[in-house]
Amino acid sequence: MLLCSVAFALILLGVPGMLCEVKDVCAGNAGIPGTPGSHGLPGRDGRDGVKGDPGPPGPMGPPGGMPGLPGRDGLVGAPGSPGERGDKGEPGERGLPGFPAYLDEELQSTLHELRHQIRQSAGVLSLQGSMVTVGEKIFSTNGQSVNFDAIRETCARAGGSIAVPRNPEENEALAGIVKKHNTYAYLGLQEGSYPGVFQYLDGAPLNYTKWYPGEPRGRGKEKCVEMYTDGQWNDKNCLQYRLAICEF
Ligand code: MAN
Ligand code: CA
Repeated sequence: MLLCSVAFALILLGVPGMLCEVKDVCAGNAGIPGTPGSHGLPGRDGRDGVKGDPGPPGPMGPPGGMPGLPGRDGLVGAPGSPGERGDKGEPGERGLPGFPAYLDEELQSTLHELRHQIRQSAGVLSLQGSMVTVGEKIFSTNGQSVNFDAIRETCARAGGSIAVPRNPEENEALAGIVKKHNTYAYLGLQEGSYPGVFQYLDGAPLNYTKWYPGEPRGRGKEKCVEMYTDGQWNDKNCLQYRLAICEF
């Protein structure tokens, strides 16, 4: 059967005035395939293939070979312990000048309050007789009698030192404390390298004394000094129990 398809027009759109072409298309039955052609000539060699995988390791070589190269560096070790503290640095630059203290209201009121509180405390302590003020110095006792070294320790721990009168006024003030406790007190004095020569505990020579007549007569055997209840001094061994009076 002949099948004719209707011709179709190729309309070239968008070009006004152009001619249209018309064609007939017809299809017949398929024929018998022909015999295959003879083999062609061999083709040319192909390009090189991709590189193969590496082969397995070879067997171990005979003994006595050269040693291998050193291995790579190991992992980083744990941090060491911290070093010693360095020297103190230089002081920094001086800061800007501050507010003058007399204009600083807060500072002034703090000073006022402190002065008031100190006066109150001193008043109470004086009334109780536990503080005797002489000039710039304050004498005080805990009422305990112990040996010379123990008194020194007690006074140092309290932030002071064992009492020693440096003038008649201080001697009278100390004598008052001694009399009140009806006992003797060690003073902050000691015999130096020369028998009979006494000095302050820092080694300085005495500039005031109140020896009892005939004292000191220990001649190197009595290296401490006690105060009698009348305020006079006697050189004495350091192991007696004597009233602990400190000065601040
Ligand atoms: C005792 C001690 C001495 C003191 C004489 C005074 O022997 O207290 O220190 O000098 O008495 O007689
Ligand atoms: Ca003596």
